[in-house]
Amino acid sequence: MKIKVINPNTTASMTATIAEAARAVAAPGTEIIAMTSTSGAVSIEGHYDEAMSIVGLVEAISGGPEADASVIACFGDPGLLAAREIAAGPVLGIAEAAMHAASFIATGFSIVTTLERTRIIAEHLVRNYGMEHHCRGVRATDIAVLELEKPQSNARALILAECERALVEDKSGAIVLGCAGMADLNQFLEARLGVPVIDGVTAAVKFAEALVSLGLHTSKRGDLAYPLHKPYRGALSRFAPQDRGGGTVSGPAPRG
Ligand code: 5HY
Repeated sequence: MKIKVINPNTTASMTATIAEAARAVAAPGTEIIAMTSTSGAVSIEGHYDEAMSIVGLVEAISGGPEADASVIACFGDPGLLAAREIAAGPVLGIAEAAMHAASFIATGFSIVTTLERTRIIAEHLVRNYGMEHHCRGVRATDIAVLELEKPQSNARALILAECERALVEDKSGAIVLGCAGMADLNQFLEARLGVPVIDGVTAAVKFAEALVSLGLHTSKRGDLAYPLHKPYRGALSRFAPQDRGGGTVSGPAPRG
């Protein structure tokens, strides 16, 4: 099977980290198609960055090459439901996948992420996904996303220290890594913490494989049906939904 793993930020070096993690867990016979968004922010660190990332994400999902499932490799899960509307196969967000994985193996987990503003966005996701009973804490490390790639940022040590505090103060049994740029850290952290450390990229790839193996698709009944066919205007006119059987809405009647 083929799984697209899409980095919705435009930093190719981060995609390389994500792709390596995804390929390390993919089953024999699974091809990981790693894609970097071609438009938008170099790192996604806020609601505006997220909103702007969705155009590039949608292009990656709907454009070639074909795949059986897609993974949105950004912890805010930007555009997750929009992506599900336009896709036939399963689409997984790494935050949703990681939280569900953690809930299977611990009664309580903590999320350790990058900036304080990302911490707040992750708290919204915990509530959106109904994970309040499982998530015991969401913690920031004040490391910007692209700093994760720089050895001089001391990111590994800072993240390890925050994970240690989370286990003690939140009384958590597992750690969820709150950024796709941390996809290379779970083994390093697990060896030192002695608890499961869940990276959403790898969790999402394995859930995607499971869903495809089960023959499951995204439901096209209700709000995840293909978008209504209608005109779009201005800079987004080329994103106007095509007629895929989800219904058509004609443009406004001419005036006069
Ligand atoms: C991510 N931002 O996973 C998120 C999360 C963060 O560019 N990739 C990004 O740490 O802000």
